[in-house]
Amino acid sequence: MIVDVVMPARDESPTVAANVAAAAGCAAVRTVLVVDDGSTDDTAVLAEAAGAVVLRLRGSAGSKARAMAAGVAASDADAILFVDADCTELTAAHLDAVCEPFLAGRSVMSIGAFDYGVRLNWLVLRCPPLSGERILPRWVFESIPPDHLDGYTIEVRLNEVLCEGRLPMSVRTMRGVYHRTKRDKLGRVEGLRRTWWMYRDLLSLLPPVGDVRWRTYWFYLRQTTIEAAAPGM
Ligand SMILES: Nc1nc2c(ncn2[C@@H]2O[C@H](COP(=O)(O)OP(=O)(O)O)[C@@H](O)[C@H]2O)c(=O)[nH]1
Ligand SMILES: [Mg+2]
Repeated sequence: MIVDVVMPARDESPTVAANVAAAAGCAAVRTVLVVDDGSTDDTAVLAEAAGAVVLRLRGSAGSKARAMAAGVAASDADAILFVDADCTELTAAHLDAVCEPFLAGRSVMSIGAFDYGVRLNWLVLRCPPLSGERILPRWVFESIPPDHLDGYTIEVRLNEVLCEGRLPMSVRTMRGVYHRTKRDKLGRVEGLRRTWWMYRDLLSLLPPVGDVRWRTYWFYLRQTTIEAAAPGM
């Protein structure tokens, strides 16, 4: 089983190198592929220096999901471990733990959730996971139609593939791991505006506007195993 990491990154110079190092240290991983479109900082240079292969996309009209699709297309791996470039405190041990249920055959998609603290984690683990850290066979990603690769909805689309196929998935908290929020990156006003856009995109997936069925959530609850938290290094 060959596993490549695909890491979408736009203007993530504070964190990209540490995340590339964590991904490269994950035992199952062959290559770390960073997909950069339109960064105005030195994300690509830092990613390369940390050992990643960097795919630079022309133009800046992309989206996270389109960057992920370009990464998958550039890889011939059997499975893809997606890792965001803006994680904080992420280690190879966390990613080993994310890969383990998938590699052991217990789940078709295994997801790492951020650590929101003991009480909130309980709730987060019972909601459809939106975090980008997840391993899956490439066919799962490739079965999403190109016109669904927009905005901030890709994680829900991936969940939906698993739910519609009644396939097992798992999620585990990555202890101590969080990310630089939009507010950290863009400041209070712009950060809140983009966060609102993200939730608006997600809400627009639901009926009567969108095409993600309510029963998807029911299947999500039935088919997801909550694994023990990954302690990291
Ligand atoms: N290449 C590329 N990466 C993107 C784009 N939008 C977001 N990303 C990356 O995708 C990851 C998650 O995006 P982020 O904005 O942090 O979403 P959030 O975690 O939901 O707040 C980060 O590594 C971003 O740099 C994009 O248009 N192009
Ligand atoms: Mg983020």
